[in-house]
Amino acid sequence: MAQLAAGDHELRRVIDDDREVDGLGEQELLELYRSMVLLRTYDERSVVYHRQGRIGTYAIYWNHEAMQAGAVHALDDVDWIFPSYRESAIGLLRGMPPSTVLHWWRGHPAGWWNPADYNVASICVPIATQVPHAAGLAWGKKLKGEQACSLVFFGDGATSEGAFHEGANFAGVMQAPLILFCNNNGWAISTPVSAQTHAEALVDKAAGYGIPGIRVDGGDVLAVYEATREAVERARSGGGPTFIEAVTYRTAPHATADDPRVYIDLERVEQERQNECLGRYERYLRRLGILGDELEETIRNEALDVMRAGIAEAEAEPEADISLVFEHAYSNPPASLARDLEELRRILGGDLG
Ligand SMILES: Cc1ncc(C[n+]2csc(CCOP(=O)(O)OP(=O)(O)O)c2C)c(N)n1
Ligand SMILES: [Mg+2]
Repeated sequence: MAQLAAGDHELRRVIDDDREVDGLGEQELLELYRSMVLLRTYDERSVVYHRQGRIGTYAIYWNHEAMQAGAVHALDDVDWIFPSYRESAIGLLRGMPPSTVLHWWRGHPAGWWNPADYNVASICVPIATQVPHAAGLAWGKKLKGEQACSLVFFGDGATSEGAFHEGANFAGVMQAPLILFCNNNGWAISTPVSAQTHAEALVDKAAGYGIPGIRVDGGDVLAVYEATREAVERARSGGGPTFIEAVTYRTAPHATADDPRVYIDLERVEQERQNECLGRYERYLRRLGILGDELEETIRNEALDVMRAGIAEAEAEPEADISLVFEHAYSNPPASLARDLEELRRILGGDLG
């Protein structure tokens, strides 16, 4: 078993070790790049849309793209993804239109998709609650004798939640085909990881659940891909779950409503931004002669066009009817709800009585 020896916290790297990953040809490397650019463009445009008042509070994931794209590319389409708010746009890598995710951030009901359409579960905001969902789905796949596995994204802070423990423990006991993917960006809003655990590294938690752990450089898309592929192979071959700790540093505010200057190490942020994951991968592809200025511009422009079309589509959608607020809670709604709705319509219609 690829068990991590106690105290071995070395980060797995590919780009900085200047090596290549078996099975990844030029086409696959460029597909990975396209995905990273699409995610980056989504994120950067979303911050602008937020400032323009076109979407609500937004959880920035700038410099997390390597973890997101690297992990998803190691999956097959039959495998399930369970995102947190930090991976809100992950569906784009499964063909989900950007307008759907933009609707979600606009608080529009069109932002809810049918998870079975993409094998992407709903965006989870309550910390770590997606972990038992993913463990349950993975166990279900095993019971049905299907080959699929599930991958759940969560943060360093999520490892302090009961739901994380329950999901990880359950998956270990049931040997469910689950990949527990922890994006350790060093912060849970303003709480540093040092205040989150007394363990030397989050990957050490894996041993307590009897599952293998891998610690990887989260800014290295190829290392993330390689580590996740190993975990997927283990899951498919009946070897049960794997815990991946992808280590990075949060270089953006927690969300658009946060001002990290009061707690974060700004020098470290600057250093990390210099070595951000997309630039690192671009330099690697250029060294290999796979990427040049022209191709880079084409890929970036394609992503920008996708986003422009996405926001136009989202804004063209009519507002949802206010009655939706009252639906789906009762099979036999009490009469008072109808009166409340009537009153709300009157107020929204400008008649303040
Ligand atoms: C159950 C629960 N408690 C508290 C919160 C408030 N909250 C939102 S984000 C966050 C920090 C989570 O940090 P981490 O797990 O490291 O994920 P990151 O945001 O860094 O990706 C908290 C505490 C929440 N959403 N859900
Ligand atoms: Mg975090």
